[in-house]
Amino acid sequence: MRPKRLKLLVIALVFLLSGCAESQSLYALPRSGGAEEGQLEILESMTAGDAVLLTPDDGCQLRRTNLAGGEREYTVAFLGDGNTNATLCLLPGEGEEVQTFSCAGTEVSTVLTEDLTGDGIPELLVLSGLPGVSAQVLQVYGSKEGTVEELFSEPCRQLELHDLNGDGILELYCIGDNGSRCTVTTYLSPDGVPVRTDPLPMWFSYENMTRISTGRMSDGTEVLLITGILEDGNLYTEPIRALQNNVESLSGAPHEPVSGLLQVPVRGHYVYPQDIDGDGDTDFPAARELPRYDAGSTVQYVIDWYDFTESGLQGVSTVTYHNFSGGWYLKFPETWWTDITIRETDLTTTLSTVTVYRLTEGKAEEFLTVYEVEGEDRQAFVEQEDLTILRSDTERTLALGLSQKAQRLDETVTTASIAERFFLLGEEQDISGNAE
Ligand SMILES: [Ca+2]
Ligand SMILES: [Ca+2]
Ligand SMILES: [Ca+2]
Repeated sequence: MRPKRLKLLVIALVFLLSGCAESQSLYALPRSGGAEEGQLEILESMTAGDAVLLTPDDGCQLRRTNLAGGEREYTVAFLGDGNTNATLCLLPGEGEEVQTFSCAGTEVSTVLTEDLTGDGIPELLVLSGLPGVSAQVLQVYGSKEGTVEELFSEPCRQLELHDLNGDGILELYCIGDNGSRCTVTTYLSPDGVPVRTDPLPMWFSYENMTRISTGRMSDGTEVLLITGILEDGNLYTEPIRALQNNVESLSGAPHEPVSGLLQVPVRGHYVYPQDIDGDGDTDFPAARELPRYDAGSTVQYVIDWYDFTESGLQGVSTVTYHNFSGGWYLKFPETWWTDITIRETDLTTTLSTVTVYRLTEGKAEEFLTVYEVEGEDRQAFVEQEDLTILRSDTERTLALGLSQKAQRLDETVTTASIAERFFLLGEEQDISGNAE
């Protein structure tokens, strides 16, 4: 549409619509920057009929971006009527034509402006779909010889942007599914042009994907970590590494998943990869069953945290005991990594204990006990038993008791050294969740 004709149309429509003051409520000012003079009127003219200005999930109806580079900024807006595909409108400066593109869906969920090509000029990322349908399509727009065009589109349920290969340019990771498995399709721009890599299939379906995060292997390589539940109910984490112009899974594909990254849920809970020892590298958890205290006691687990490199799992860096019902965990000194057992006891409705025993020649010797005490008499109990309070709030007290043998069993163990190893779940960015 020629600018002159557009202006005439705008004047005509503004005249026609001047009696409809409520139509102004369709528009909000952009969160940052303002639409240029006259642009709201242009949009108003385009919303004639049933179309209204769409608001993506981020709440922004209009945004300004210099998609074509230089000083030139576009106002980005979306129009839709809920039935037909939404329209992306790019409104340039005065006297230039409005550019429109058809979105893949009727609803626009996500709009991002990020530089995917490394030239300093942002590309526009638009995720759209149908109401109530989780499958969406990502469309990416950018400058080609001074004009804005759709660069590529990709089915995408979730998108992640990271610079994992360290070249200063964001890689785009589209998390999708191929009908049976969760997939990751990546766009990298080694020469300033986005290149699509083949979709990497995960060992679980998209529906069973539980978490996406990033981590760092012990050799410093940054990885995308995608975790999901396998058919047997175990948790599995896929580490994905970005190279200069390709990505690869370090899971051991096309063979079976690396067994060490398989994780057995511990009493209905999962623990996710995280930097448990605080050295900056991600540690990968695997549950280890302990010998039972006696035939009547429940099986207890500790979690071995492994270092990981491209050649697979390396040594154990940390061992923890996670008490999910109590919401805490304990990092074990290295001297306790083997030859221990644990017993949990509910003594009364307001008192439960977790006791760590040293196994010496098959005999269990009490080492330390963590008490979880509720009720009004908590303080009196703690004093009477000569316990050390680890945490206390209005509901309960967590307290530590060292056995008289503890010092003899391990002279490095003191009340203070154990207190430093005690954490509440949720402290220190601990990531754990319920298995379903
Ligand atoms: Ca760019
Ligand atoms: Ca990069
Ligand atoms: Ca670590």
